[in-house]
Amino acid sequence: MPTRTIKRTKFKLSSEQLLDMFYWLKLSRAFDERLSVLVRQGKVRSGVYTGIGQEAIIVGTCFALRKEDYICPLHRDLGSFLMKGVEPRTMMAQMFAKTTGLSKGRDSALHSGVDELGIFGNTSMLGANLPVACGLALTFKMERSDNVVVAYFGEGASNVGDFHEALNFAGVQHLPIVFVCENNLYAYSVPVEKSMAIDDVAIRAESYGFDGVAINGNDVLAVYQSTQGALARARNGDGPTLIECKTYRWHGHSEHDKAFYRTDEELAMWKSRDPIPIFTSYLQARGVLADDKLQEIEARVKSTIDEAVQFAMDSPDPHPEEAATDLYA
Ligand SMILES: Cc1ncc(C[n+]2csc(CCOP(=O)(O)OP(=O)(O)O)c2C)c(N)n1
Repeated sequence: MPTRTIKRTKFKLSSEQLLDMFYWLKLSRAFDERLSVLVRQGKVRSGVYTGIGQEAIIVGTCFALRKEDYICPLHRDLGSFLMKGVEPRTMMAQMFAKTTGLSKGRDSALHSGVDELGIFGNTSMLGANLPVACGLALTFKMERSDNVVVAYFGEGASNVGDFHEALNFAGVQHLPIVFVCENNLYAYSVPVEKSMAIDDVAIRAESYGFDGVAINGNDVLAVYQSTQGALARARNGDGPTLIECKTYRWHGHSEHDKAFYRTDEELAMWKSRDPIPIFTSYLQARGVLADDKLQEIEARVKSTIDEAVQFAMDSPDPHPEEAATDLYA
């Protein structure tokens, strides 16, 4: 069954905005890469699920969000916290479970949210964030605001009941929500062909009365373009959209997974589709990214990450007696 045709959304980005996008891609990659090293050094206490290889999805979807819009990130979406306004040092302290982190050392990044920045913390149960995201979108609708919720999920999560209930509810209620599927071809060790009998998660939207589109999730501008269309429809009261971003995660499910269930050839093929060099070439061909600018951005990224790690390492551990503070009943 074909998905409905979604009109191409026109967009224009200035050179500054394109460079900004590039910075976020590089920062997200560097953050995850450094975390991966820190895990191996035994310095990070949190479970680490990197989004290396998938950065274009987060950057393309978060780029033009308002502060008031909500995101419901997944375990691999640390970059979305940064783009929504969490300081890299705070995010790093969170991964180190230090008092200066988002939850003052109480949990890993996976479950933290920041209300003032429009970040809703995830749950461990896959797909369970989606009905909650619909609740947020329903609030926006009831308040008659034109804010939007962007809810992320993996292709694995699209096979659980919560996903279908959420999409059904969103379709019936015309909720201002954008469902973003990060289809990285594996749900832990399960390849997509063993968990789904269809090629595109996107066609599932059709059953619930709204548009779904499957796009190249490694092309940041394609992701941005689709998101712009989806956001405009949502803000205009035209309901939800499902954007399925085809991508690949380079590391294992988490840093403790060596991913023996896939081949080196497959990984090499997807590394050749790395979203960052693709975007770099585009910027260079357009004359937007001169060599000195590239070096400047890379230096800025490195110093930001270095500073964040130093801050996290220097920050105090939580005291046991603090575990019983910040509770509510
Ligand atoms: C309902 C539920 N079933 C199983 C798990 C265990 N689990 C955690 S992550 C994961 C794989 C997730 O795959 P996907 O949804 O495709 O997202 P990805 O990790 O690939 O980004 C599994 C099976 C879980 N957390 N919740």
